[in-house]
Order: sequence, then structure tokens, then C-alpha cells
Amino acid sequence: PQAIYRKDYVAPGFWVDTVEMGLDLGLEQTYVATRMTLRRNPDSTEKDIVLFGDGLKTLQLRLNGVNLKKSQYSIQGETMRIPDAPDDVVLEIETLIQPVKNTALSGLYASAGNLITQCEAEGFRRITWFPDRPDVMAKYTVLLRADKKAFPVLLSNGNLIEEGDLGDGRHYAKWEDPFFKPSYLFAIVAGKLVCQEETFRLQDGRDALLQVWVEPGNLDKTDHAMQSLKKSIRWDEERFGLELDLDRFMIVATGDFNMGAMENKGLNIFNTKYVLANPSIATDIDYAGIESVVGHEYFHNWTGNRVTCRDWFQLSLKEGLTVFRDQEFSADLVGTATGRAVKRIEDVRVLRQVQFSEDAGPMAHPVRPDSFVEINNFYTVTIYEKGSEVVRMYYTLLGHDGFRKGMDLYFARHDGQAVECDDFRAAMADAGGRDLTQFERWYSQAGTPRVHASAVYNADEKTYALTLTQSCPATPGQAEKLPFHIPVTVGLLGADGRDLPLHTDGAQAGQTSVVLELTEASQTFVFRDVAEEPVPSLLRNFSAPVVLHFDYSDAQLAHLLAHDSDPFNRWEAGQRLATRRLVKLTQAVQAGEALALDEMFLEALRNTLNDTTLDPAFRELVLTLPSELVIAEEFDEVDPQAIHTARQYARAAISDALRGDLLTAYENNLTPGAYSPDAEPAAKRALKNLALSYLADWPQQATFELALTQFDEAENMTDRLAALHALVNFKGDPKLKKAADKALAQFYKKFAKEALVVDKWFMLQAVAETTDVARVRELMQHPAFTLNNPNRARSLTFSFCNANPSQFHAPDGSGYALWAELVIALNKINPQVAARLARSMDRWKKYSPALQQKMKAALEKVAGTKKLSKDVAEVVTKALA
Ligand code: BAL
Ligand code: ZN
Repeated sequence: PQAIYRKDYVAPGFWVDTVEMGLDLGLEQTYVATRMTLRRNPDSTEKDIVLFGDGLKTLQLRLNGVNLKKSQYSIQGETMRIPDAPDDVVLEIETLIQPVKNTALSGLYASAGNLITQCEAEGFRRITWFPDRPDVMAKYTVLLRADKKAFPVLLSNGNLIEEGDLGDGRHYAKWEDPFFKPSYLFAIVAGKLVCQEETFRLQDGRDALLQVWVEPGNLDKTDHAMQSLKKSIRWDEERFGLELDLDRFMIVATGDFNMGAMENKGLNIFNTKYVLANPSIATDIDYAGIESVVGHEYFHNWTGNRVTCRDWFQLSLKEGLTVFRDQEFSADLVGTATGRAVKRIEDVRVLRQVQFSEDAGPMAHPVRPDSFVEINNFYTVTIYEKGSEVVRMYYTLLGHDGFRKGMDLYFARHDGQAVECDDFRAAMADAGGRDLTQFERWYSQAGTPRVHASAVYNADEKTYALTLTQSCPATPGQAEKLPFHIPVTVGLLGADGRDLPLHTDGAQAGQTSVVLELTEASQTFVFRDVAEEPVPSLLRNFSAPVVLHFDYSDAQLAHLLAHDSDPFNRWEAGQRLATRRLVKLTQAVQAGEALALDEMFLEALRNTLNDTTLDPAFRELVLTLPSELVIAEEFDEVDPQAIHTARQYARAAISDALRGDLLTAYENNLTPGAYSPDAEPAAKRALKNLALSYLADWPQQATFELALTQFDEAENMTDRLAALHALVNFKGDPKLKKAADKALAQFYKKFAKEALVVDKWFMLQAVAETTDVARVRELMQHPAFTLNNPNRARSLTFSFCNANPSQFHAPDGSGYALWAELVIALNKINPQVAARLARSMDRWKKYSPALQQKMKAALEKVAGTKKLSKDVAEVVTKALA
């Protein structure tokens, strides 16, 4: 497949001013009539009208009222060219599409008898011919016609301006979007849906109609999404001065969706996973996910829709920024300093586990890629999460007010435009009066930078010299890297655990944290009047997306874990202590040596667990060991089974040593009474259920019964699922295994009609320690399993391939064979989903030669498959390169 390059960008030959569409909707067949007005762009070197179409039956093509003859245009692949057009053109196009056959879920497709669209990135071309590129922004009017019984609800972007009866049992609705928008934000929804609605007073006094649309039977699950939407609107007004610009804002939930959600103008379409919640079906994590995704999509209305991307290479312009905004939204809603830190830790965990790994593999790409084959493969953790870290670094460098000024300037300059990442950087630089030229490398260079820190304390001169040295590993196509502009937030702790006052360039009197700006390959920063040799707290709040190395002693880490005023680094110190041990344990497993965990580490965990002045959510994070995937990153050659054995050993040892403390934590963090997803009770449940999972590593009847009682008596999904997890992973007595199987069966029976809960049921089994390839194949035969639904496919097969490493990497290669079968099967159904699963093999070169050989064979099998989509081909070709 052919790559396209950022450097080849050419502005469109024609702009589109207006688009009028009429759709006669049907599941089998939908007729689309489009009338657009185009105007020549005198500044472009492109002279033709260039349209894109994919899988369309074209019935009619008229230019300025005259049918186009075959000789007057050419079609090559997805591209249609109309040469020699006049400067002003009215183009009329009629197409036929078949929504039920659209299993790729891009364009217009059927979901549970309803019609839904997904147009980002290039789905609009599966509805009609169009200059389907984000820099072409037009005003849309959409007339929907359909059978009244089958499609009682007809929705599109913007405002409803007319609706009525057509006779013959048919009706229509006409929607007008007053804002210019790129085609990827186009949306329609038609079908049997019901809504929760509310009028919401905006800060400027206008009233907006808010609606959450779901399939009948789900109205009892829309409250949290509605609350989250109202909070999002208020937050954007207060934090960024950005108001809702429409009279109506709609959210629609569908069970068939490739992504999490989509920010179509005024008509956000969501995966049900990020809308539907009530205490009996949704966990605390689900509630938090809904809040953040509702926020994310709403915030796109300004960062993405009002100001959009010039081309898809700039995707992080809107995604990185909007992730930063949703992270800040969630943190602000919790409000407390530790609450913010907990959110930060959770976000950094994802970054490290998934993005650092991406940055070290064959799909590594800069935040602003230089090329791609299939844009859908670039909705990645690098674009989103690393992109958000890049935005956070502006925030760290410019400060709260400086960042807000930068945002204001960005909107003042670019509202209504399609722009580049460089425009955002320029707004930040100009508003902050800063030279951010070098900062551009965060957009152009891939890879996770390494920062090595070393320090010299001079007791006579009372100076502390901190030397920071940076490097960045090579990534595909980028052998050499230039130094980044890295903000490193630093504090110094005294022996009593308190922050020492900082005397260094850039630090104000009394300041105990300072942002050091590392811009060269190596720099030394000198702190003066340092009364005693400090313990440095480096990269506070994870001030840059780098791997930081400092040669800490265990005692220094324990000191930071006990005292650092920066809660992120307290947690980080605990993780460093744990990682060190897990690496040693893994090596001991490999060498066949005896395993042991030292009392100093156990004591540090015990002290944290028992420190009731600390937020339970924070304690839960400290007590959670680094995942097997994170431990794997510490090794040049990964041994998944040894890592698993080592981590399980550590868990059992912690369980054994802290049993009494864990029981106390369990009992002290019960949350009786009505369920609330708020941070405080959710934090208690998190700690209690972590305690339960440790206790369940102790194969005794008593702990089994504790889990069983919690399972039977749970009044919310968080507790029920945690208990089921403990039961299913329980070790020891086979009689207990029977009881666990019974609980699993009961759970399924109770929730068989709740698709999102059935997904959880599959996922829980997919990641269970004892679930091997054969068991996954068995589960794939379950009547509720299908590869056609992305959520269901992900729940079992993705979870197994990505989150059960010791079983997936079975030495006989059976996991890889299963993976190849699945990717090949999904490729026929839904290339986007298939390509995601294809990514599970990214890091194949990190395994033992024996495993590598089997992984390579599986990759080659997929690569050699006929009719491979661009999506999958790009992923496996890069992996094999
Ligand atoms: N724009 C695709 C979905 C999202 O990031 O919100
Ligand atoms: Zn987004």
C-alpha cells in the first residue's frame, strides 16, 4: 500500500461553501442526493475539482445543471478528478449506498435496526463524492426522509428547522448547521430511539436543549451522561471562557461503534460503553470513563470543530489538546490535591504502559506524523496521550494564566479555520512571550527521551549541582535525534522529609518546586544555600513524557515514598522500589533461584496502606504493583512466564505479610448505603477491592467466603465484579473452583440482556490467569460471542492478546496462531478493528528467538493473506520491516 506524506500537502483546488443533502433512508438501501456549491481557490496549484468516493453506486453527476459525460471526469481508486471546471460550480450528485452491508462501521451503517454514521476520518466519502478532507469547511443543510414506523427519530447536525409528514407512512426532518464544518463532522442518526432531555441555562443567559438518545429500555441509564454533559458545559465556560454555540446539543448511544465516541457538530455519537450507566451495570471506572469521554467530545466543539485540522497529519492538534482538556476537567471535578494526583497517576500509567511501548516499536511515529498509509491507524496513544503531554508541557512552562492567554490567542486567531500544530505552538509562544522554536521537536521527533540525572553535593559550599543529560533512542526513519526542550520540575527533600527552600536561577523566594528547562544534551543546574545533602524529587507531577533515571538508593526511595510533598513522586518512588524487586524476582525465576521479598519493601507498603491520612485511592495506587507489561519494558528480552511468576509471587508475599492490615483496610473501607460514583466512595471501594484481591491470593476458605459474600450481596457492579474477579482467580482447592464457576454462570444469567455487562464477563475470563488459548476458543463458541460487534470482539480476543501475556505467549505459539486467525477474520468484517488487533504483535522482536520465530510466522501468514485491507497491511508490513 502507498504512503501519503505531510510534505506533499496542497491546498484544495476548490472550496465548498454550501452543501445541501437529501437522504431517503433505508437499511437495505439509502439514496443520497447532494448539491454543493464550489468556488475556485486561486491560491492553490491544484486546478481540478478533486472528489473522493468509496464503495458508492453513482447514479448522477451534474455540473452547473448539465450531466457530466464519462469523458469529462476520471476516477482512479477513491479519487475523482474533474478538469477544466469554471471558477464557480454547482455540483449535483446522486448516490446509492447499502447500510446493512457496511460491517466496517464507517460511513452510514445499520446498528440494531437504526441508521448511524461515522465519518472521521474518511467515512463521508462512503456516503457521497466529496472533497473529503478536513480543510474543506462548508455549511450543511440536511433533509432526511424515512418510513415513520421504522425510523421515528431523524437527527442531524445543528438545528431542526422543519419536520412533517410526507404521506404514505413516511416523514421528514430538515436540519441546518449554522457553522462551517469539515465533512468528517457530518452525522445523521435515524431509528427507534428515546431521549432524556433537559433545558440548561448557559452563562450568557441563553437556554440550550440537551438530549441523550438511547434505544428504548435504556432510559434508566442516561442520568450520569446527562450530568456529565452539564458539568462539561459549565467547566468549559469557567475554565476557558468557551460557550456552547448551538441551541441544541445531542448525544446518541449505539452498541456498534469502532471508537469510544465522536464529536460530530451538535450530534455526538457514542459507543454505549461511554453513555449507559446505573449502579447495577457500571463500575466506578465506567462512571469515570463516561464523565471524561462526554467531556472530551463536548470540548472538541471548540478544540476540533470551531478550530479544526488542516490535514490529518495535524490530528494531535485537536486530539492531544482535547485529551489535555478532558484530563484537566476530571481533575478539577475531584478538586483535592491528591485527587488531582490520583488522576495524573492513572493517566501516566496508561502513557507508560501503552504509549512508551508504541514509541519503542515498529509503529513509532511523531506526535505530528510525516506519513501514513491509512489514517485510521493513527488514532494512537501517541497522537492522543503523548499529544496531551505535549500540551501539558506548555502549561508547565507558561503557568496556569500564561496557558489560558495562549488558548485565548489561539481562538482569536483561528476560530473558523483549519490549522496546523505549529499554529498552536505559535499562539502559546506569542501569548507567553517565549521562544518555543526548539519545542517543535516534540512534534517532529518520535521516541521516548531518556533523561539521566546525577548530583554532587558540596558540603563546604552548600551547593547541590544537578546534571541532567538527555538522549532519545532511534525510531523507524529517525536514526538521530536532536535535544528536546524538556521541563523538569524539581524539589529537594531534607532528612526530615520536608521540602528545602530552593535558591537557583528562576526560583522565587520560598519556592519549593522549580521548573528546570533542559534544552541541551547535557546541563548542570546549581542550587545554592543547600543546608544538607538532599534527596532530589525529580520530574514532579511527571512534568515531561520521558524516562528519568537517577541512581536512587532504596533508602532514598523509601524516604520519598514516605514524605515527598509531590504525591505523584511519592507514588513513583513506590513504583521504583517495586520495579527493582520485580526485575530481580524475574531473574531469580529464570535462574531457578529461591524467591524472596525484603522486609524493608513490605514495611514501606504496610506503612502506606495503614496511613489513614492518605486518600484511599492514592493508597490503592501505591499498593498496586507495576503491570506485567510495564515490567517487560525493563528487559531487552522479555520472558512473559517468568515475569508472571515473579509478579504473582510478589503478590502472594504481600498478601501473606500484610494479611491483617489488608483485612483492616477491607473492613474500614466498606461503603454501605446508596451507591454514588463520587471520588470519595469510589476511592474506598478501590482500596477495599484491592485488599480483597490480595487476600484472595491466600487460598483459604475464609477469604474465598469473603469474596463469595461480597459477590452475593453486592449492590453495585464495582463490588460484584471485583468479587467475581477474586473468585475466578482464586487458587487452591478444586471445590472452590466449582463455586467460582457457579458464580460466573450466575453472573451471566443475571446480566445476559445487558451487552456491556456481557462484555465484562468475557473480559474477566479473557484475562484470568488460568485462561489459555483453548479456553478462549471455547468462549468464542459461546452464543453471545461475535466478531461483528467491536465491543464484543475486544472484550474477549483483544483482552486475551493484550492483557494476558503469560498465556498469549504460550511457548507452543498457539496464541499467535489464534491471533492470526482473528486478524484475518476481522479483516473481512471491519478493517479498523482488525488493524487494532494486529498491533498486539508490534513488539515481537523483544521476545526469545524461539518465540520470535513463531510470531514472525504468524505475522507473515497475515501479511500473505489475499484482500488484506490497507489498515492491516500497514501494521503488519511495518512490524515485519
Ligand atoms: N475524533 C475521534 C474521537 C475522539 O477523539 O473524540
Ligand atoms: Zn478526540
